[in-house]
Amino acid sequence: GVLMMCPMSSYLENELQKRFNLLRYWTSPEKSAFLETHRNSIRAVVGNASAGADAQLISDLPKLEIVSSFSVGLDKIDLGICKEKGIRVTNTPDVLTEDVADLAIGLILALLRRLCECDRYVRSGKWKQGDFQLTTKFSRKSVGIIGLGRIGTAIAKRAEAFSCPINYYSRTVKPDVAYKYYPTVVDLAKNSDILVVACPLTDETTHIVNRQVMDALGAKGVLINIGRGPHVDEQELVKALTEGRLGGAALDVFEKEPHVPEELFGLENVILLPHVGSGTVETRNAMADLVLGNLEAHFSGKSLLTPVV
Ligand code: 8YV
Repeated sequence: GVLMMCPMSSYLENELQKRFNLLRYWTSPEKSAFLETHRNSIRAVVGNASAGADAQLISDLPKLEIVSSFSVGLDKIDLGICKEKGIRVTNTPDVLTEDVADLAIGLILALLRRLCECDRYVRSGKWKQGDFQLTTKFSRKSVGIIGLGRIGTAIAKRAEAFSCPINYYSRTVKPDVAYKYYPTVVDLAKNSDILVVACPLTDETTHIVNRQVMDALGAKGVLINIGRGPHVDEQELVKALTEGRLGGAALDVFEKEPHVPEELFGLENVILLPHVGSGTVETRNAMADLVLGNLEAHFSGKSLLTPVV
């Protein structure tokens, strides 16, 4: 049996239904009874960015062999326990990189050029009373990227096309990279107009954007988060924005999705998206194919397409 944790893709759900004995976790009203009933038949878990396989779920499923995640992020999976128990883990890297990087650039442009506000200006008829206020130029602004992995690099490449100097923070300097390295996020923020979060969520990167980083970015700086909500101290972000210590923020992710701090709803220097970084038909189908391909490979004894553990 394959346990799907929550609805994520109807294409994926249909294919899983065709090929395996599919169990839908979210449809069961009594979770512990459900797991008790199926504990000896579930050999695979399909999760995503909101529901993965934590220590509790893994201990409830003694026959679990593989966790195939419909996400590149692995923060909802207890990788340590999987390794220990010999449970394989796969994710969906590469196929979503372009979409997430495209969205990061879209967020920067939307924030600096106030696109959402401009649209509301036209629709509400205000244009007839006068022109829209001037906004902020994107091209040539310095872009600081936290995490220069697949997605961070794709964002850097795109920002290069806008003639932006690129800075980055990561745990170690990347060889063969011409961008400027800063050994701390505070230094990166101090030296960047736009700070983009693009690293995986781990214990070390939780609240990597704290009050000190926000103050280093400053009243003219803007924060873009396409990583994970807990990368940013959200309470401090609300304060920094409402007190005018930070110039603006464009966020695709939040600490307690789908809950977004309502203090942000009234701010015009903020853009709020419902975690749609990889949310295109093309990419979600490619992610589904990877989830399926990994499961098929595992159950037919072939090597996994995108193994993590
Ligand atoms: C989500 C993501 O998986 O890949 C990731 O890490 O955050 C997204 O692609 C999305 O929620 C799909 O359910």
